[in-house]
Amino acid sequence: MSDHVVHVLNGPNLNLLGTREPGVYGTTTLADIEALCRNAAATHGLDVVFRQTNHEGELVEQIHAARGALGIVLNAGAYTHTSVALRDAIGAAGVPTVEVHLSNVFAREAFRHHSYLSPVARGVICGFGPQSYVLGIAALAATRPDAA
Ligand code: CA2
Repeated sequence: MSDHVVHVLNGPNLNLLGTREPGVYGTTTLADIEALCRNAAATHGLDVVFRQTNHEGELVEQIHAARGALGIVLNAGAYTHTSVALRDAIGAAGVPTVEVHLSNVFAREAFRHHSYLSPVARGVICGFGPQSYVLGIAALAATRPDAA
Protein backbone atom coordinates (compact mmCIF):
# COMPACT_ATOMS: atom_id res chain seq x y z
CA MET A 1 0.00 0.00 0.00
CA SER A 2 1.04 3.59 -0.54
CA ASP A 3 -1.07 5.00 2.29
CA HIS A 4 2.09 6.29 4.00
CA VAL A 5 3.05 8.34 0.95
CA VAL A 6 2.31 12.01 0.27
CA HIS A 7 2.61 13.25 -3.31
CA VAL A 8 3.86 16.84 -3.45
CA LEU A 9 3.01 18.13 -6.92
CA ASN A 10 4.13 21.43 -8.41
CA GLY A 11 2.89 23.21 -11.50
CA PRO A 12 4.24 25.68 -14.01
CA ASN A 13 7.22 27.94 -13.40
CA LEU A 14 7.83 26.66 -9.89
CA ASN A 15 11.11 25.19 -11.19
CA LEU A 16 12.27 28.84 -11.34
CA LEU A 17 11.85 29.43 -7.61
CA GLY A 18 14.81 31.12 -6.00
CA THR A 19 16.20 32.28 -9.34
CA ARG A 20 13.64 34.92 -10.44
CA GLU A 21 11.27 37.38 -8.69
CA PRO A 22 12.70 36.90 -5.16
CA GLY A 23 10.58 39.84 -4.01
CA VAL A 24 7.41 37.83 -4.61
CA TYR A 25 8.50 34.22 -4.16
CA GLY A 26 11.60 34.46 -1.97
CA THR A 27 15.03 32.91 -2.44
CA THR A 28 14.20 29.33 -1.52
CA THR A 29 14.59 26.93 -4.45
CA LEU A 30 12.26 24.08 -5.29
CA ALA A 31 15.05 21.68 -4.26
CA ASP A 32 15.07 23.40 -0.85
CA ILE A 33 11.29 22.93 -0.61
CA GLU A 34 11.67 19.26 -1.51
CA ALA A 35 14.14 18.85 1.37
CA LEU A 36 11.74 20.65 3.75
CA CYS A 37 8.92 18.35 2.65
CA ARG A 38 11.00 15.18 3.10
CA ASN A 39 12.03 16.27 6.61
CA ALA A 40 8.46 17.22 7.56
CA ALA A 41 7.07 13.95 6.21
CA ALA A 42 9.71 11.90 8.03
CA THR A 43 8.62 13.39 11.37
CA HIS A 44 5.18 11.93 10.66
CA GLY A 45 6.55 8.58 9.42
CA LEU A 46 5.59 9.42 5.86
CA ASP A 47 7.40 9.19 2.52
CA VAL A 48 7.27 11.80 -0.25
CA VAL A 49 6.93 11.64 -4.02
CA PHE A 50 8.01 15.12 -5.16
CA ARG A 51 7.36 16.26 -8.73
CA GLN A 52 7.18 19.41 -10.87
CA THR A 53 5.90 19.94 -14.39
CA ASN A 54 5.15 22.90 -16.63
CA HIS A 55 2.47 20.95 -18.53
CA GLU A 56 -1.19 20.78 -17.52
CA GLY A 57 -1.82 17.28 -18.90
CA GLU A 58 1.27 15.96 -17.12
CA LEU A 59 -0.05 17.38 -13.85
CA VAL A 60 -3.34 15.56 -14.54
CA GLU A 61 -1.34 12.32 -14.98
CA GLN A 62 0.59 12.97 -11.77
CA ILE A 63 -2.68 13.41 -9.85
CA HIS A 64 -3.97 10.13 -11.29
CA ALA A 65 -0.72 8.43 -10.28
CA ALA A 66 -1.32 9.45 -6.66
CA ARG A 67 -4.36 7.17 -6.34
CA GLY A 68 -4.01 5.08 -3.17
CA ALA A 69 -1.70 7.61 -1.50
CA LEU A 70 -2.40 9.22 1.85
CA GLY A 71 -2.78 12.56 0.15
CA ILE A 72 -1.59 15.18 -2.28
CA VAL A 73 -0.05 18.55 -1.49
CA LEU A 74 -0.66 20.52 -4.68
CA ASN A 75 0.73 23.85 -5.77
CA ALA A 76 -0.77 24.02 -9.23
CA GLY A 77 0.66 27.50 -9.82
CA ALA A 78 -1.29 29.52 -12.36
CA TYR A 79 -3.35 26.45 -13.38
CA THR A 80 -5.10 26.93 -10.03
CA HIS A 81 -6.94 29.84 -11.58
CA THR A 82 -7.67 28.32 -15.00
CA SER A 83 -7.93 24.55 -14.99
CA VAL A 84 -11.17 22.58 -15.00
CA ALA A 85 -9.06 19.56 -16.03
CA LEU A 86 -7.11 19.65 -12.77
CA ARG A 87 -10.30 20.07 -10.76
CA ASP A 88 -11.79 17.01 -12.47
CA ALA A 89 -8.58 15.02 -11.91
CA ILE A 90 -8.63 15.76 -8.18
CA GLY A 91 -12.26 14.71 -7.98
CA ALA A 92 -11.62 11.54 -9.98
CA ALA A 93 -8.51 10.51 -8.05
CA GLY A 94 -10.38 10.54 -4.76
CA VAL A 95 -7.20 11.40 -2.83
CA PRO A 96 -7.38 14.06 -0.09
CA THR A 97 -5.69 17.09 -1.65
CA VAL A 98 -4.35 20.13 0.15
CA GLU A 99 -4.09 23.13 -2.18
CA VAL A 100 -1.05 25.18 -1.20
CA HIS A 101 0.42 28.47 -2.31
CA LEU A 102 3.61 30.22 -1.32
CA SER A 103 2.06 33.67 -1.58
CA ASN A 104 -1.16 34.97 -0.06
CA VAL A 105 -3.13 34.88 -3.28
CA PHE A 106 -5.91 36.97 -1.67
CA ALA A 107 -3.48 39.84 -1.14
CA ARG A 108 -2.60 39.84 -4.84
CA GLU A 109 -4.39 40.51 -8.15
CA ALA A 110 -8.13 39.74 -8.32
CA PHE A 111 -7.61 36.97 -10.90
CA ARG A 112 -5.68 35.00 -8.25
CA HIS A 113 -8.62 35.12 -5.82
CA HIS A 114 -10.54 32.42 -7.66
CA SER A 115 -9.42 28.81 -7.59
CA TYR A 116 -11.03 26.05 -9.64
CA LEU A 117 -9.41 23.58 -7.22
CA SER A 118 -10.51 24.80 -3.78
CA PRO A 119 -14.04 23.32 -3.97
CA VAL A 120 -12.64 19.80 -4.42
CA ALA A 121 -9.64 20.26 -2.10
CA ARG A 122 -9.59 18.88 1.44
CA GLY A 123 -8.32 22.31 2.47
CA VAL A 124 -6.29 25.29 1.37
CA ILE A 125 -3.11 26.85 2.83
CA CYS A 126 -1.58 30.00 1.39
CA GLY A 127 0.73 32.83 2.30
CA PHE A 128 3.33 31.07 4.45
CA GLY A 129 6.07 30.72 1.85
CA PRO A 130 7.73 27.28 1.83
CA GLN A 131 6.07 26.56 5.20
CA SER A 132 2.75 26.29 3.32
CA TYR A 133 4.01 22.91 2.08
CA VAL A 134 5.11 21.80 5.56
CA LEU A 135 1.71 22.80 6.95
CA GLY A 136 0.01 20.89 4.14
CA ILE A 137 1.89 17.71 5.04
CA ALA A 138 1.07 18.22 8.73
CA ALA A 139 -2.61 18.66 7.86
CA LEU A 140 -2.69 15.38 5.92
CA ALA A 141 -0.86 13.58 8.76
CA ALA A 142 -3.24 15.01 11.37
CA THR A 143 -6.35 14.00 9.44
CA ARG A 144 -5.22 10.59 8.11
CA PRO A 145 -7.74 7.83 8.74
CA ASP A 146 -5.70 6.19 11.54
CA ALA A 147 -4.76 9.46 13.29
CA ALA A 148 -5.73 9.73 16.96
O1 CA2 B 1 1.86 31.57 -4.53
C1 CA2 B 1 1.91 30.51 -5.17
O2 CA2 B 1 2.43 29.48 -4.76
C2 CA2 B 1 1.32 30.49 -6.59
O3 CA2 B 1 0.73 29.21 -6.81
C3 CA2 B 1 2.47 30.71 -7.53
C4 CA2 B 1 2.06 30.82 -8.99
C5 CA2 B 1 0.94 31.85 -9.16
O4 CA2 B 1 0.48 31.85 -10.50
C6 CA2 B 1 -0.23 31.56 -8.22
O5 CA2 B 1 -1.19 32.59 -8.39
C7 CA2 B 1 0.23 31.54 -6.79
C8 CA2 B 1 3.22 31.24 -9.86
C9 CA2 B 1 4.44 30.37 -9.74
C10 CA2 B 1 5.53 31.00 -10.52
O6 CA2 B 1 6.74 30.85 -9.82
C11 CA2 B 1 7.77 31.65 -10.18
C12 CA2 B 1 8.92 31.49 -9.48
C13 CA2 B 1 10.00 32.29 -9.78
C14 CA2 B 1 9.92 33.23 -10.78
C15 CA2 B 1 8.74 33.38 -11.48
C16 CA2 B 1 7.66 32.58 -11.18
